Amino acid sequence: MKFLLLILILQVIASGSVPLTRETNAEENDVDFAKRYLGAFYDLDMETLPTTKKANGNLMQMKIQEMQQFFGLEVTGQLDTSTLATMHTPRCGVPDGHHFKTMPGGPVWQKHYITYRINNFTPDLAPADVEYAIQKAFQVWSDVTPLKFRKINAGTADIMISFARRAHGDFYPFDGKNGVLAHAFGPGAGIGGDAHFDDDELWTKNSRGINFFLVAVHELGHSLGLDHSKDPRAIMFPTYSYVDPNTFSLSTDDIRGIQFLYGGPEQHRPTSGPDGTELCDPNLSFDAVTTIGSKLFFFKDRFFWWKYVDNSKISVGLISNLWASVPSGIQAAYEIAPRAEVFLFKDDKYWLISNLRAHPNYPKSIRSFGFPDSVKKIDAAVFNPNLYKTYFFVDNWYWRYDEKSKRMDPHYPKSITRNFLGIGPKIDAVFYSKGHYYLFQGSHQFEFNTQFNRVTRRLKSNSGFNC
Ligand code: TQI
Ligand code: ZN
Ligand code: ZN
Repeated sequence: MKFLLLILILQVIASGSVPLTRETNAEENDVDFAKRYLGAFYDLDMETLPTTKKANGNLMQMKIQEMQQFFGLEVTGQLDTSTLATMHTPRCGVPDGHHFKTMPGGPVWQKHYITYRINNFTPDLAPADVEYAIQKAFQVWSDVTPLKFRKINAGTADIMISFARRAHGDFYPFDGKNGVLAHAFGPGAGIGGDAHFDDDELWTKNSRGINFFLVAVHELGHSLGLDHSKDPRAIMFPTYSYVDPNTFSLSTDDIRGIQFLYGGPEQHRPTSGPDGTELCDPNLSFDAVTTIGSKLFFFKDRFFWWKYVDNSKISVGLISNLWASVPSGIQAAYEIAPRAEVFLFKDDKYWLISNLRAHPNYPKSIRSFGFPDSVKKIDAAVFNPNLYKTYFFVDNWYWRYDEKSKRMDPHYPKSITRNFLGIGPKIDAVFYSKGHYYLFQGSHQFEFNTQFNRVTRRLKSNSGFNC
């Protein structure tokens, strides 16, 4: 991988070892005292930051800001009387932070929906490129947290993003080309969270100049409460190095840091269905379940839930919205995947669905499958692609239908309990996936190996929904 194109000038200032008591040096002015205080508790002197002499003053202001934020003072970045008074208050000798890579005081957004606004643009990039880079930079963080970012175009956003040169209204004037590239304030009201980009830099979408996306990821890390990392692979490492934005990913250290603050992504916890049906209710049962292509459909009353087989994200829909001709209360469903056909059953009728479209000329009568008149409804149905046969479950019995000859196999029905050991006497729903039937019985489902004809797992009906 192509790494490290640009390393900014780092300046490490040796830390002094002056005792931290005012009395020892009567002539010491407030600035020097504050410097020693910040050096002791806020890593002021040890910070390996890209600094020039001028930027050094900015760094001190930033450290004052950090300290003010930590103590809940007004964040002015200035050595006002309350700040100085706090600094003179006796305190514990452990530095305020920097054990970890969060900002001192650990400010975080107290909500998961965070707004941002792009106030202005740089002449270096098309506005659309800036918008895209910012959106992608937010996505880097939202991918690994429960945070959601929404752009607004007017009013005050939590995170206000702007380009500026030199003095621009906060206490950290930019320094012209190179040196400081950008800065951002930790979570909080007002200027908190805001990110400023030095418009004396050459902002690009590639490896020339300074890559805007990479710096935006770094600054937004600060906006979310991350401080610098000691891990050179981290985007929060305090030196700029170019990596291809298309293959960029956070380091494990960045992820650990941000998840320390906000936790991991929210599981797509399915909440109640529109009728108030609680998908996570431990007593939940289903009317019918089937695969449709790579998805699984769970039918219940007027609704169906669907999800990808190996993904826990689940969506809900109204049967009548998907297929106007299909009634609610579907009792059985199966798919002949190789023909892309799905059959839905209710009472003595069935509907054919292909490519998610309901066929005209349906419903038809289940008598066409060869069921006797005594069968009034089907509880569950499943197609076995290896046998090319469909099993129909009716009360304590099951039939087997040959989909090639389109005839019921002889010697059926058979007893469910006798041939599906551990299951029955009745089942609600069943589907087939990867050599197993998943048979639903009330609030339980049984994984049944079709080759060895035995139950391999017993699960809750809503297992796989992240409940
Ligand atoms: N700007 C500093 C930065 O964002 C400003 C800063 C120093 C800061 N300490 C802070 C901001 C603590 C928040 C909290 O790191 S910078 C890089 C990198 C800068 C540097 O111009 O030095 C990047 C901005 F990592 F490349 F050095 C962005 Cl990516
Ligand atoms: Zn600024
Ligand atoms: Zn930084």
